[in-house]
Amino acid sequence: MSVKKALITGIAGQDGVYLAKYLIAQGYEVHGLVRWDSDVGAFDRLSRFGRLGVSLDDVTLHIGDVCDPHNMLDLFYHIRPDAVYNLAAVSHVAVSFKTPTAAFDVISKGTLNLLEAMRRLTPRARFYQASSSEMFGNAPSPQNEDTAMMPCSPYGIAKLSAYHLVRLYRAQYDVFAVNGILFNHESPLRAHDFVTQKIAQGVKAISAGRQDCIALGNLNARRDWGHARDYVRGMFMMMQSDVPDDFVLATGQMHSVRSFAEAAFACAGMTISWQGEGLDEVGVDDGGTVRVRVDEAFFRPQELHALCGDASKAQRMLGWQPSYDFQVLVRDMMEGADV
Ligand code: F7E
Repeated sequence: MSVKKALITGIAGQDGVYLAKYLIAQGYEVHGLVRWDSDVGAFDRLSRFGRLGVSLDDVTLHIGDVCDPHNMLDLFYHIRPDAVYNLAAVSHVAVSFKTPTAAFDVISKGTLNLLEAMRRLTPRARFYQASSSEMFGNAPSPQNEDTAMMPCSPYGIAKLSAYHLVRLYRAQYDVFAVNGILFNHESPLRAHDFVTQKIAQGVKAISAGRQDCIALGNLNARRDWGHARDYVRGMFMMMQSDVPDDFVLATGQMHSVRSFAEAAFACAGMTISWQGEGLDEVGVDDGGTVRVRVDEAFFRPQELHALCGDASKAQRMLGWQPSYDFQVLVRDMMEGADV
C-alpha cells in the first residue's frame, strides 16, 4: 500500500508543528507550505520543529503562498495529497484590524484557492479547515455548532467566509471537507504575542530578575483555553470520520486573563493581588511591587468578551476529549517541558 501524503499549510506555526509530528507518527509523508522569506531557512522561523523533536529531514517544505491560485494548482499537481490541513492564516486577531485585506486574502481567498485546486486535481483528498471560535463573536456562551455566528473582527469575518466556502464545496462538489471550530489552544510553542505566552514569558522573566512588570490589555476577557496537542489529535479524528461534518473542539472551562496571570505567577511561587480599577488596575506581589499593569494599547478595537465551547458533538461522534485541564496547561507553558 502506498504511503499517504498530507499537505499542511501554515506548517511552521504552533499547530502545524504539533500536527506534523502527529501525522509522521501515523505513517504519513508530510508536506508543508511555508511563505517565502529571504530568511526562510533561518533558525527562528523553523525552530518549533527542533523544539518538538521533529527533524526537518522528516518533512518536505514547499515555499509558496495560498494567495496564489497557480501556485496551489502546481502544489496539488506535484504532491497529489490525500489529506490537506489548511492552517495558514493571519492568526492574530488584533493584527487583523491593522491588515484586514491581508487577513481576507490569506484566510478567505487562500481557502478558496485550496478548495479549487483540490476539487480539480485531487477530488478524493480530504480537507481540514482551521475554523475558529472567533467566528462566534459575542454570541452567548456556551457556543456549539448550532450557535449563531456574529464575528467582531476582520479575522473572525474572514474565518466565517472560509467556513462557509468549506460547507459550500462539500454540498456542491461532494468533496470531503470538514470545519474544526477550535477554541483557543496554547502550548509552549505558542507565539509570544498571544496573551498566554506573553504572560508565561513575562512571569519567567520577572522571576529571573530580567523584567519588572507585564503590561496587558483587558484583564476581564474570558477564554476557553485548551492544549494544542489535544486539538491536533481532534483535527486528525475529524478527518477519519465516515461523513464530513463540522465540529467544535473546546474544554468547556472558561477563565479570565486575570486568572491566567494569577495561575502563572503561582507556578513561580508568587501571589498576586489586584488593586485599583480599569486602566489604573495593577497586580501587586507579596512585597508590594507592581507586577502587572494595564495598557490601553493592548485592548482590541472590538472586544470579544467571553468564549466557552460545548464540544459534546465531538465527544459523542468522534470520541474526542481534552486531556489537559487549565492548571496543567499553565504549568506546561511555564515549564516549557512538554515540547
Ligand atoms: O487574546 C486579551 C485579548 O491574542 C486572548 C488565536 O489563536 O484564539 C486566538 O485569538 C484575549 C483577548 O487570542 C492582552 O483582548 C489582554 O480577549 O491570546 P489572544 P485570541 O484573540 O482569543 C482564537 C480562537 C483564534 O482563532 C486566533 O487565531 O486576551 N488580552 N491583554 C490580550 N491579548 C493579547 N494578545 N495581548 C495582551 O496583552
